[in-house]
Amino acid sequence: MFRALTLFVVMAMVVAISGMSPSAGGDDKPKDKAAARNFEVTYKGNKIDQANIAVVVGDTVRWVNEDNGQHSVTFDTAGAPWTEKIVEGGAFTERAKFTTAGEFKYHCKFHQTTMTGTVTVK
Ligand SMILES: [Cu+2]
Repeated sequence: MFRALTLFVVMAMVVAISGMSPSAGGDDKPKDKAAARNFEVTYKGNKIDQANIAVVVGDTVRWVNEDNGQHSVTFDTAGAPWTEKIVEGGAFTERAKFTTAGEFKYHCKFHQTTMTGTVTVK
């Protein structure tokens, strides 16, 4: 009797586990596996090319400074990938990965009146 019950329980578990695996694997959501895109924003002539860009969650953005002087990528919005990065002349920032939706405003702290931008993450 005990053996029969044990066998029944084991069989029930096998059925339950095999029945669960397709949905647990998450393979039915190809949208989640879309490749992240990488964007570039250029700082040139103390202006921002593509000051307003729209990305989706998981995409990355990096800022390229084509000027000789320093610029910064200073975020004004909480939850941004970082608070502030200085970008030396002729250099790149590391990639900022946006993991939450929102409107992330930023500016260059050296040219606050002419260099402001927004990354909109959907
Ligand atoms: Cu600047």
